[in-house]
Amino acid sequence: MSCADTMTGLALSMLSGLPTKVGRPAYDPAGVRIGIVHLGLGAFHRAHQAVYTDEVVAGDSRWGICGVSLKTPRATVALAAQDYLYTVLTKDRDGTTARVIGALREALFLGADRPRLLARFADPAVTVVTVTVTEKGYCHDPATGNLNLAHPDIAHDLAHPDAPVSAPGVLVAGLAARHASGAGAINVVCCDNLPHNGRVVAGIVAAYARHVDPALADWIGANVAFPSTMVDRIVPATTEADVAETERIIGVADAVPVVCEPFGQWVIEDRFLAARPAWETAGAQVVADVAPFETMKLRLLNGSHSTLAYLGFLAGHEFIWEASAAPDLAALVERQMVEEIVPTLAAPPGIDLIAYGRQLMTRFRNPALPHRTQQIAMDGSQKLPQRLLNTVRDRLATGASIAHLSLAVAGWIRYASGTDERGHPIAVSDPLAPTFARIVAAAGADPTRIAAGFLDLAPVFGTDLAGHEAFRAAVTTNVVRLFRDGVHKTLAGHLVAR
Ligand code: CS2
Repeated sequence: MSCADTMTGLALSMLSGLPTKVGRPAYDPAGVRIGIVHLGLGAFHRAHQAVYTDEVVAGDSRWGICGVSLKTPRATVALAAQDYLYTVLTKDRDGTTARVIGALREALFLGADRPRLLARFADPAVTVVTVTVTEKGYCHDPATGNLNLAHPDIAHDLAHPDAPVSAPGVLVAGLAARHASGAGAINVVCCDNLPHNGRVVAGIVAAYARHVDPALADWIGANVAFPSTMVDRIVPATTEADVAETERIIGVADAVPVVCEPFGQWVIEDRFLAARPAWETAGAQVVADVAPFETMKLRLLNGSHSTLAYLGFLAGHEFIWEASAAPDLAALVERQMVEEIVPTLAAPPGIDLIAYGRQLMTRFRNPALPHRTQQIAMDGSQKLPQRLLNTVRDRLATGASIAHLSLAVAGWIRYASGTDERGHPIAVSDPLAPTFARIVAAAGADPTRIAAGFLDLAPVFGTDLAGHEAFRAAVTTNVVRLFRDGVHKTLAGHLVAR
């Protein structure tokens, strides 16, 4: 077999031989110690927090990451086979750059490596736990932010606290190990798109811990910091084509590259009880109050993303760049931002909200990122409250119009009803999908009854919006229109009427 036939994979020994244009660790990864445990080893973490940490590690070798997969060993096995190295491909209309990240130094799979994970939590060198388990991973009630004790994973974990499967269960088991070891205070940094994410996760962990052991809950209250964060980087799911492109660029195989846009932002609340990486040296902002940043991002970026995902998917767009370039959808999301969302926001220091909205449209239209509308449409029941419904609440409280927002919410209901405009089934991926199917079956083909069934969902709408007649009427009118006329005709009428 010649050299060219040998399948060579990414490895520490290959770093020095990578093509010069490929970025690589500016330090020796083998000399890096573990200081961070990360729960949820998906693409977003590897393209966001791990990249910031990679820069910190170049000057401070205490902050290597132990990444933990909770559900499947796919990533951990692949990463272990390549010395935990992986490539970040940054793409936009000007081209692609590749950088190999070395900050990840260990990868554990919860199902196989629980003792090692608990040992990491108990290690005094570990003072930071970062978390990206997606909105649904917290097993909470999305409308209130409270732990959902009826969630099957929480019921399982409370019955078997030593063998948890949920993120809250793992966090509390880990913190119990920390408490028992006497290793001292620790920071838990939520990096998911939840409003007031630090506060919400602190509440979920406290509620769970109180069920397991009230003394542990007290210890957590005094020794664990839960800073809130705003995280931002568009990171579509990696495809086979991305894997092939990575190999073409770096010259060796990487089974688990991640692909993202050049833009990145990380705003972190300055609320820590133990040592942390100096992420600000890598461009993160550490601030006293994250709330204005987070509200801006959840409502303008994620709210627009979800609007484009539901209505764009129904209009036949596979990718966000296509949906955001369609004139009618673009007009809707732009007007929704300017007319209905921005007036609910306080501008964070140094940010012009209108310019931020314009920049979002350019980011959405990045043609090099095949970001599927179906990917963003996932888990709408967990996303709608912070992306659209809190804005609706603020608008209703001041008697302001919700014309655009109610159409976006109707887009979700139309999508979640499970058939597209040509009558084909939609693969609706959502923890409440079985409930949606029941609502639709009970409503027959009547859009008004479908709308009513969805609007009764208190975990999504809360009891306030579920009982708000004007809100229900506005959404229902739009659901009826979307069923009757389809997205394009509905939008044409909608945009002309205002
Ligand atoms: C997207 C987000 O999948 C989704 O729901 O809206 O992942 C979005 O790309 C990120 O929040 C951008 O920072």
